[in-house]
Amino acid sequence: MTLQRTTPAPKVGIVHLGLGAFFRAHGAVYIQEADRTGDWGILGVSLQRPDVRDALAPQDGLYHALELGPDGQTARLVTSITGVLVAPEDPQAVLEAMADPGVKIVSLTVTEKGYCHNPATGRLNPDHPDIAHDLTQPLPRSAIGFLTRALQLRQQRGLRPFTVLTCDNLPNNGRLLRGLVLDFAHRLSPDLAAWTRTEARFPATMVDRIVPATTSETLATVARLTGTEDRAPVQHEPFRQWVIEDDFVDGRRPDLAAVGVELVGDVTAYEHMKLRMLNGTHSSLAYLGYLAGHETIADCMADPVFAAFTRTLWLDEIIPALTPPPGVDLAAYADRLAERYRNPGIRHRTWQIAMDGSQKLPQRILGTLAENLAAGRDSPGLALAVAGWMVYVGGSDLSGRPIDVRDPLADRLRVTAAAKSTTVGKVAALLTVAEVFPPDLAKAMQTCLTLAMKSLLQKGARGAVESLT
Ligand code: CS2
Repeated sequence: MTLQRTTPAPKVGIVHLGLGAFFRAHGAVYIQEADRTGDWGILGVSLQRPDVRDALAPQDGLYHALELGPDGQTARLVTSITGVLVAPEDPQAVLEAMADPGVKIVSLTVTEKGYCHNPATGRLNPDHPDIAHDLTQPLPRSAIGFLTRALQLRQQRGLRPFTVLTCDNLPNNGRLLRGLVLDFAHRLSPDLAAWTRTEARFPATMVDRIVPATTSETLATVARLTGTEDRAPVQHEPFRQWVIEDDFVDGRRPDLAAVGVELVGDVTAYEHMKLRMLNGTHSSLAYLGYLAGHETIADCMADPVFAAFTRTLWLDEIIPALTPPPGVDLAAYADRLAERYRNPGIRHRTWQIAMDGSQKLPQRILGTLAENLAAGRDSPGLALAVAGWMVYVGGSDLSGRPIDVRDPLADRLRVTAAAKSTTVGKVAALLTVAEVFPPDLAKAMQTCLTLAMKSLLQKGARGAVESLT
């Protein structure tokens, strides 16, 4: 049986840029639950490929979210996505959709590299090919270009702006995106920048749910559980969390609090906790675990050496540099994370998490490292994780087997690492990549990173990890 809508689709109140698996397993589910009036349907936009549209269109935008519990799986039907546009096919249609008076929110999950910024400084990269294109052409390619041009259309038409709701794993994501849009807007027209500054809203958010990539097994399980042939299911862990700054244009938003979203005045402490404790250890396990031959996070946690290492990272290196959000016990948060990582129902590949490390390292690991250095605390585990990344982006593992590195800076990183033959030389060369390492931090990290790299090369990934536990 194919999937088909039997009840009317909700009216579109939200346009979502970057319709990946994460949003479909997280935000789309929350919004469906919160939409009691049928006014908060979501029009999805794929900024690159047509695959999601091609899979969702024949099933009226419907798909299943498969929950992978430790003791079994359940599938639920998600009905909040009303349609999908593919931006490169018709960018004008995307701008018109974003400028529709019924649209109150434009949310986005475009991953770290979709912000077209310098991760080390948080500033717009005007030389990014998509930004350079969007600054001179009326029909954009980048998320920043679409947001700014759509705001411009709304201003020209005398409409209120939309709220821009970023759901990517970036620190101060709302403020960061606001800065990028204002910079872009200023280059188009100072008047647009002034209007955006005073009228638009960019609440920061913390999003959390582990969503491994959909596999053929996901499709088969959904078919078995539901009796339908779903071509676009997503899979996720039971846990979910969404913390949002309650700062929407004219206060217009679905009743998210009613479905467990935490609406707060300041999201910073939640963001730091999640980015550093969850994503920071995820990335550490991704590089070191991959190099030690572990395929998934659950495999890492089943190895006592890696499980102990992860605890050490949390308790000795990450928590000391954090301010807990109100009422949160960080040690208990770490216990909960360990439980989530161990979930045997989840096969979250180290290789998947290792992608785009150049865009992830600053907010996940380097911020903690910098604060520890400034406070005179050692971070040998995090330094080892960075060394693991340096080996990984060199393009072959410690036994010389090739690695399929996916990163916007992949070529440059590989060439930079290959240009030097000594350990000290390789570390020093990679530390000059200014998009990742601010110069002061690079200087301060040189010694501990060289030590970590030597340990990795001498003892292998598992041995080096074991020596720290
Ligand atoms: C992961 C995240 O792929 C990655 O980089 O660390 O996607 C992680 O699973 C989510 O942020 C969990 O909320």
